[in-house]
Parts: sequence; structure tokens; C-alpha cells
Amino acid sequence: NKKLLDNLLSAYPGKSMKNRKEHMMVKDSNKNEQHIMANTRTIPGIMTNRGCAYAGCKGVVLGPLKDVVHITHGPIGCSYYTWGTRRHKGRAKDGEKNFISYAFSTDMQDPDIVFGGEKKLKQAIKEAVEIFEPEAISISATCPVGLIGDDINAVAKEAQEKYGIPVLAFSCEGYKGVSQSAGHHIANNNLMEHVIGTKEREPKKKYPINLLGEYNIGGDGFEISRILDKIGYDIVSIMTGDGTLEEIKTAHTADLNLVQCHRSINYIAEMLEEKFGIPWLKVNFIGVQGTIETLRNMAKYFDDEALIQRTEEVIEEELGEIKDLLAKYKEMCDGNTACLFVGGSRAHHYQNLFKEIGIETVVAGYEFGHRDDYEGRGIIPDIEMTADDRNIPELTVTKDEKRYKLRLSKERYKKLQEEMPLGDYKGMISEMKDGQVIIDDLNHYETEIILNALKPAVFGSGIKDKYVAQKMGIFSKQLHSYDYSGPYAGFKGAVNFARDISAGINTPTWNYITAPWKNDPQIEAELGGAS
Ligand code: CFM
Ligand code: HCA
Repeated sequence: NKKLLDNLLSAYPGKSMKNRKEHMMVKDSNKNEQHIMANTRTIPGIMTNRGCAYAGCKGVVLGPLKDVVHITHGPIGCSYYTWGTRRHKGRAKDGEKNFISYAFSTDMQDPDIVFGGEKKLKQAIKEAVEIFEPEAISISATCPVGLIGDDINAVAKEAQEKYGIPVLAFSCEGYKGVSQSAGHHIANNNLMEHVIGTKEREPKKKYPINLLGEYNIGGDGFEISRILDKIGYDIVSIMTGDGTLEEIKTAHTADLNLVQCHRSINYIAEMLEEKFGIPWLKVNFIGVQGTIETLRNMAKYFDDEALIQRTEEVIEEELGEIKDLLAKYKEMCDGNTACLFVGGSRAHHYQNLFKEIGIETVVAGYEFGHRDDYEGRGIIPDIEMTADDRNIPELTVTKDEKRYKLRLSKERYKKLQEEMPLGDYKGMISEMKDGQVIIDDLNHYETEIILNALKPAVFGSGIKDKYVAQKMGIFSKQLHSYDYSGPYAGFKGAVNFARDISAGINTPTWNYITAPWKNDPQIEAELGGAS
């Protein structure tokens, strides 16, 4: 694999080679320390799979909130790009509003760029209020808004006073960061500053929790909520899959935060601990073992015999329902390999689920994860701030003297930390095996080299790289959108995943990738001297 990387790098000119080299490594646990470069600018001209800050803010974090009209201030393409393609599902409960099937945009045109777009934005808000009567409105800025200097904050403030509902402005111009990761941070800051803690809530039952960094892609959140409901948890809010702004206002009343996607939501998790004293637990509902471990950790955190017992009952019942099917699919997948490239969490989370059906992930990486997503949170003090990082305002919160509540004694917190990832995340690299390869911000050239050399049975990807692989005859499974399938989380999700992967690997289609007439000519003739 070292040779493979050397070969891959050899095609780059000197400076690019030096740059890309730092974003790759072969895992070697004999080395004292192994580091990887991440969250830096993609070299111009390179075909990356990354998105922009607007995509991370509006598309990822805000988009799934059902009761909010999300207005994109910008050209129509930006709004169109985030219209349903991510497959975050939302179902309105009694009395709830649900706008997620709509795309709201100011549809900026050339004259708006020249003369300013604020008027159009005000008009869009007016129409949204009159037609849809939403609980709240979000305004997300796209690149031109920042370039021409429209003041979306002033427009939002004025509208909020005029219409009496929260109007939140997000300065998430696409260029604000090196990837969508910047947009996550911008969204986190604003939700923390202006939404969380603005409404009180009486607990409905015991064990109030928030589920953070779960976006209900393909219905994952539906499956997770089903399991948590069955055990008896009180879900205060979900950030943000199938979520509402109304619920997020009360997030400070929970006693535990579950963090599924560390990358996109670690900011709020940390701030909720600082301000209100709510500890967070890194969870993973992808994979059967991950789900079981997560449920056991949660029960242990609440330290209640009845809850621990109920958790075991549910685990047993759920396992009983899936184990035969899972074993059947495992048999059909066993011994194969995968390459796995997704945004900032799933390239780690899905390795466990692949393993459970007998597939080893030999190369993996994030599009835009930070070094802590690879190396673990221990590396955070060593990460140098770049000028790009400084583009995003850092929000500092302090203890809310009235509402801060210590959920665990210091001693118990420490003790639990030895047993579970409480307030901690160890990152992807720690779980990979020696000899396996990690590549950050993989590009299309590198994809071709890697797939040609390793010929994995499956390539976990997004839409931009999926067909590079499939045209090479390699089954590619989108692990962003799940290719119209899902859910893949939890117990029942694992079976769906195993079924889809086994079908993809075992379909006879791959035998027909070479057109039949290339192997066995139908007619023979000469053209320009060649036969
Ligand atoms: Fe978190 Fe996500 Fe991901 Fe992400 Fe994304 Fe996504 Fe993703 Mo696409 S929040 S980091 S910015 S788990 S949209 S639901 S699939 S790249 S791996
Ligand atoms: C985004 C959203 C995305 C894109 C997926 C892809 C998603 O980054 O803007 O490239 O296939 O999950 O929908 O990550």
C-alpha cells in the first residue's frame, strides 16, 4: 500500500505532491505517532467531492428542520442543489408544520447583483409569512450576497419585529470556509445563540435526551427514535433530522446529549455542556454492535436498574428479529473488501457495519473531516488555526447561573469516561488495522488509481464519484443518499444495508461491463486499414 501511494503521488508536480502526501497515510501502530493533514484548502483545479459553507449550513444542519421556511438568498442553483437530494426525511406530527419538500429562494438575477438584493429578500419573507405562516424563517446567504454586501442581518431583525416570529440570518456564503464544515459551525453558533434555551419544557417521562448530529437520511432517525421510544427515553429534541425549531428551543432541559455525527455538531454539544451542564456521549447507531454498545452506555449513564433491564430486553427482542436475515446476507458478502469515502462521519461509522457482513474496509477517508475526526479529540490542542478557520466567528458561552445543573458528580464523570466515550471521540484511525490506508479529501484522479489497483467489491461514495467507479465495473453505493434506499441505522437498518450491499455485489450486471461485441465481434470489416 505504501507503493500504491508512492505511485499515486508520482504523477503530481512537486508542490502538489508535497501537499497531497500530507493527506495520506498507511496505518502503522508500531509508529509512536501518526498524523494526517485535514481541513485545509483543496488545490485549485483538483476534482474534489467537497461542497461549500452554504451547503453545510442550509443544506445539512438547517434543512431538516420542518417547521421553518428556509429561504436561500441567492441564485436559484444554490437552492435547487439543496432541494431534497440529501434525502433527510420529515414527518409532521399532530399540529406540526412541515415545509421540507419546498425550495424557497430569492432567485437573484443580474440586476439584483448590480443594485442589491435586500428588497427582493424582504419581499420573499413577506410572501413566506403570508402564504405559509411558519413558526420561524431562516435566511441563508450564498456567495454573491457577501460579495455585493447585502445586510441579511438587518433585514432579518426588521422582519422579526414586523412579523413577530424568529427570523434567523446565517452568513454562510459558500466561500466562508474550505468545505461545508464551515457552514456546520456557522449554523451551530446561531442555533446556540438565538434558539436553544428560549423556551422551557416540563419532562414528559424519565431520561430526557437530545439526539445531536442525526439528520434522518433515508429514515435513519425514524429507526433510531423507534428504538429509543421502545426503551422509554424522553426525546427532547433532535438536531436536526425530522426536528423542529420549537423543540430545539428546549434542548437545554435534557440530561444527556447523544452525538451521532461529531463533525457537524460537536460545537453545540460542547457549548451545551459549558452553559447548562449537559454531558455528551459519542454514539454510533450504524451497525448492530454499535447500536447495542450505544444503548448499553446510555443505560449505564442513567444508572437505573429498570432502564438497564429494559435495554437488554429490547436488544434481545430486536436481535431475534434480524439475526437470521443478517447471517444470510453475511454469507453472500463474506471475504470482500470496500473503499469508503464520505463526508465527515460515515467513512468511520460504516466500517463497523461493513465488518458485520464480512467486508473489510481497506481504504477510507473523509471529504472534509478535521484532524480530530481522524486522530481523536486528544489532537485538538495541537491543531493550528488557519486564516480560513478565523473566517468563522468563534462563539464563547458561559455558565447559565440560573439554569446550569450538574448531571454527574466529577468522580462519576471520570469513572464513566473510562468505560464509554463520554465527552470524547477517538476518531477513525484508531479503529483501522495496520496496512490499511487513510486518504483525506480524495479526488477523482486518486479514485481511479486506487480502484484500479485494489479492485474492491464495493466503493462507498457520493454522487460525484459514484459513476467513476461504476464505469470501471465496480459496484458503488452512495453512503450520503443511500441511493433511494434506507434506513440503514439501528437493527432493522442493518438488514436493509446488508440486503442492498449483497445485491450490489452479487448482481450478474458486472459481468456485462465489457460490451459483448468487444469480446466476440458480430461482423468483421476493415476501416481505414484497421480491422
Ligand atoms: Fe455528518 Fe451527515 Fe457526514 Fe455531514 Fe454531509 Fe450527510 Fe455526509 Mo453528505 S452531517 S459529516 S456534511 S454524517 S450531508 S448526513 S452524508 S457529507 S458523512
Ligand atoms: C452536501 C450534501 C451531500 C452531497 C452528497 C454527494 C449529501 O455536501 O452538500 O456528494 O453525493 O449528503 O447530500 O453531502
